[in-house]
Amino acid sequence: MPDYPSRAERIMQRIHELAVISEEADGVTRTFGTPAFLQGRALVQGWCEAAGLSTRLDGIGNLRARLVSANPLAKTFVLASHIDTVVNAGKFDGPLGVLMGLDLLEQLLAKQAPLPFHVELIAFSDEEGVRFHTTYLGSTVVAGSFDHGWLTREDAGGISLARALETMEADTTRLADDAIPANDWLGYFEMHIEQGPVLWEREIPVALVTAIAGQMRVELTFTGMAGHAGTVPMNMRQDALCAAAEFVLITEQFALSHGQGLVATVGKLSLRQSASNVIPGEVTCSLDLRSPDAAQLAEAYAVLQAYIEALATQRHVALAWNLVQQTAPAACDPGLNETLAEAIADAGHEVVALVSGAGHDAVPISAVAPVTMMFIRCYKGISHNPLENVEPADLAAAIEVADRFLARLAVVIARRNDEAILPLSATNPEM
Ligand code: HGY
Ligand code: MN
Ligand code: MN
Repeated sequence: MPDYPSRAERIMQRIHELAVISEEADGVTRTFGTPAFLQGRALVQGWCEAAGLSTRLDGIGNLRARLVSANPLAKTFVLASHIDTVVNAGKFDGPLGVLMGLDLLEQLLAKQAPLPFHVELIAFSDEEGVRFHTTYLGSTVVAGSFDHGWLTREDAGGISLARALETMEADTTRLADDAIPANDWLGYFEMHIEQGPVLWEREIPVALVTAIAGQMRVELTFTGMAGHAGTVPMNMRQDALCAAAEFVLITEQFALSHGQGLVATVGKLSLRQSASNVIPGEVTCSLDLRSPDAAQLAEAYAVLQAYIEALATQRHVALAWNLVQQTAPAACDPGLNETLAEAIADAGHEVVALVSGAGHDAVPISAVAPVTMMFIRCYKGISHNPLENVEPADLAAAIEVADRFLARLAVVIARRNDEAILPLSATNPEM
């Protein structure tokens, strides 16, 4: 019987070892292409190679490790998540899925069981979009949907994505070759903390994901008139910060009034110049708008934009509204989800199906391959916060479900290929 607690313990050790690497003195921050990101990626690459996997770094900085099937006609099944983080992040968002995938590959290598499909482990280089404000840079390359126009995007220091990749010695001339061809895909499985409270409250270790919310990311710049705080009468001001402040509260009320599904967040706000005795002349802020329902998202976006443009006009403040990123809601594959549900039930857990409000690399991949995701229970659902945590017992349960899922999938695919059905997992005698 596999020793799930020991496997969980080793994953936890690696999570904590990786979390020590950060571009900040305190907290976990490893954003795309920074020395801390590169150091963290090298650590994970070393674990992959110590496991006996050949690895490579692709043209966008993804770490890729592949376990090849003896069947030359086999398709590729991808286990993946991201290794970049937000600022002052938790330890688990992203790395947990990569390190659980590595654990599964280590078990497959140890069993030496022939596989009816190739397995590729991918640690995506940029899912959060913190540095260049556009998400899924790593997974869009693998999906073949990378927009080369993004290479000119600049970070806060004026460094372009192309330049950042150069310093990473990434070869951007072959990004098209880094995509997995559409007909090579068997499917995609991402394991990720829930980042929500449902599993924590219900004390259930895992859930399957039915859909992932679509998102629109906007950058807004309010431009008024800087002025003397002591001499400009209140009714003659073009105060950019008051306009932005009204935008923030109107956005909150708008999302609250929309009820289920729609969420809106203003996570960044900065004044171009700030002094206590100067009326703010220019303010830039972000808007993150999401819904699992494409029509609701489109309608809310249009209504809110019109509302905020009218607010700016009324305040005699100019508004630049720049849609930086939009991704449609993505559906997970019913067939893979059925196999995952069976694995969850096999392991003795209630099958919970959730919609993900958070974006994931499964979104761009879902355009070219069937995807499924497994959520792992996390402390009070907290994420994007150093308090992010996973209980070892929940991780051990999740690893068992993942084992069972792969074993079931291997049987399904071997039958489909009319191959000999060999047991992949000791946990399932009938496998
Ligand atoms: O923003 C998100 O949903 C994810 O954490 N990138
Ligand atoms: Mn994530
Ligand atoms: Mn995240």
